[in-house]
Amino acid sequence: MIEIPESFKKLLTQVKHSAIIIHRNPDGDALGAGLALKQYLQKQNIDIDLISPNEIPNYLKWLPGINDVLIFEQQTQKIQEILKKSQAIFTLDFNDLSRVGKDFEKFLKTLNNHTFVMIDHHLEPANYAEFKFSDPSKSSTSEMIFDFISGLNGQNLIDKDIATCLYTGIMTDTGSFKFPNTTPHTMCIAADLMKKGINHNEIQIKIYDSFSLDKLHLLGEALNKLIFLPQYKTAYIALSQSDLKKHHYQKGDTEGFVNYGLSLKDADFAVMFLENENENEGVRISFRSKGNFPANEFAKRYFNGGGHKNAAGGRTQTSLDETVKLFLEKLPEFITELQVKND
Ligand SMILES: [Mn+2]
Repeated sequence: MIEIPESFKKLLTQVKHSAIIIHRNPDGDALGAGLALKQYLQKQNIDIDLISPNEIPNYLKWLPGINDVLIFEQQTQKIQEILKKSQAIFTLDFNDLSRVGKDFEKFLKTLNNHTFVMIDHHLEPANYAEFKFSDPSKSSTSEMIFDFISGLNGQNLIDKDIATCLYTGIMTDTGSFKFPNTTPHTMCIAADLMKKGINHNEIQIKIYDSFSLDKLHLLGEALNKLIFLPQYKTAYIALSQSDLKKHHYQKGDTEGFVNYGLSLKDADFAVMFLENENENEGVRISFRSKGNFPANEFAKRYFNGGGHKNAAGGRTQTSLDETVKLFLEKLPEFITELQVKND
């Protein structure tokens, strides 16, 4: 449960129009949390829209309510009008306005007299929100939305659709309940959600067993390119635009690829480099680690990124080759952390 301040409860009774914003390149947690909160607040007679900065990946297009999500890149004007009249603006699964993209961030910063509400589980939250529910010990924002609804005594309003969205968010952010962020509390929530009549097996199949042949071929390509550096317990994959084009890359196709590096015996750190469509836009990087290795610190120090200890992201503005070169140069600085035995 999340302790909800009285001032916030009061705000909810006054709000007529509201909006929820999730981060750019939304994942299962961002969309699961956003859709669940939207459906819950609608039951409180709040007029509310869910806004994603850019398009939704195909593997999530079945989520209950997904067809009503507004896309800032496609409906900029309409969304700006909606946000102007929204008294409360929820930001979910991110804690820094830069995570919505440049143009959207710029617009959000022009909004005065709007109450921002942050619900998020990443480290180092920025200071834009009047109400800040930030807890990095939580597995996912979806777990926090469950606790948030519980804090408002609203558990009885969680129906099968809301439960399906929350379960999807928790399942994807915990790698099906196997990452270290999974706690007894996470499991209790999963059980409560199952009691709401969700089909957990169907959710698993929709997310993980619904790949296209192109995606599997791209995975084959990625695994063939996997490089292991035993002295650093590090595995990495670099995918270029031509690799992606060869397999008709669709948004979301490389989701989860980085984790294969960690499945290697003796790998404690796995990295995936993804060249951006526009070559001079640089490279997107995903970092994953086992045990105590701080993937987020590595991402933050050299790759303009951050995140959680075991899962982080970053980017560069240089070419794929230069990015990998920088990575190989900086890796030795973390040799002590990488050589410590993770038990
Ligand atoms: Mn999340």
